[in-house]
Amino acid sequence: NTQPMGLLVMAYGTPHSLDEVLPYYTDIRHGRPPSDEQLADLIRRYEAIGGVSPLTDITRRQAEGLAQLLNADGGRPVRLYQGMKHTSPFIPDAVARMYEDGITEAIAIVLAPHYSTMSIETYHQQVRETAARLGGPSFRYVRQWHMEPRFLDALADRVQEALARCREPQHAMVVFSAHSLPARILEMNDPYVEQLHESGDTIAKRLDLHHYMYAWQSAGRTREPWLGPDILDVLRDLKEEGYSEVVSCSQGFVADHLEVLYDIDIEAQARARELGLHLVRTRQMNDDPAFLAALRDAVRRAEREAE
Ligand code: FEC
Repeated sequence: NTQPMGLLVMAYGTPHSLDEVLPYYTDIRHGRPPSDEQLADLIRRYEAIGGVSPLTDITRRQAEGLAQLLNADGGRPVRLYQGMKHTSPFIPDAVARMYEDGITEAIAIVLAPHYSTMSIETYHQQVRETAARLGGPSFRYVRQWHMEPRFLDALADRVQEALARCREPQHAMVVFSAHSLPARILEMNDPYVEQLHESGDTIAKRLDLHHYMYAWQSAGRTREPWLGPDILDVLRDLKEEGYSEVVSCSQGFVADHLEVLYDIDIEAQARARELGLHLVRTRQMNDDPAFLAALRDAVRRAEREAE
């Protein structure tokens, strides 16, 4: 089939300027505006990383790079559309544009490796609802891609590279982290936690890591319990257990954005400094061609599996 297939690349999205932080935060909170204090705190975090997050730019480079690879591999050509969860271009608008452009068949991928009903599924739901309302396009979904071989290769390279920056790599603790979610997912038979362990354990085995563990980061500021332990508490515990070096691998994220540039590079680094720990963060994937090749493989795999 040489008819172009729609390629919908979705990501979290970030405010395009500080003026957009309020509508963005309100959208994240399902339409409930944040308090003045919460808003000021989020603006402060964006200011600390330079005013805006590089996420918009990185997402665009990732999406365009992926489309380029797909249009060069001899498979079915694609036409790229981008949809963001919390900012423009919003997912339903992207699906509507695909419909207006006459796209009948499409494939959707979210730029986050692990599946959860509270993360990836909420993107897919928006696509499904919009396409059902309009009467098209018909979508296939890449559900998760955390075990894509080239993704694991790229992740292993980054952990190894970070360990090489430690003074005593064999004694450093590798902490694999991902965005925390409300702890109630544990009662929902959700695969998120298991998938994080699956990719992390694979890397640990491949690199023969003797010291590695899992932590959560960037938990929401709500009253309900979130998955733990939080990476900041883990740093304190590791210090007490006698560790002096830690490698932080935020394997649930694929770009340099607020949750990495602030939560790890500023907040966790400050905690590490207080404790006298040497903290090294693994490089994010961004638009590394080796990573984009993993996404290409995931798209082609989902296309084949649907046939
Ligand atoms: O650079 C940027 O500006 C955007 C960074 C960003 C990414 C991201 C990814 C994920 N989130 C996930 C879940 C939640 C849940 C809540 C929540 C809240 C926030 C807030 C900001 C934020 N998230 Fe996010 N997330 C990013 C940014 N996130 C800002 C609001 C302030 C705060 O709490 O810090 C809680 C919502 C609620 O209050 O009910 C849940 C998950 C991911 C990874 C998967 C994905 O990319 O979709 C899961 C990037």
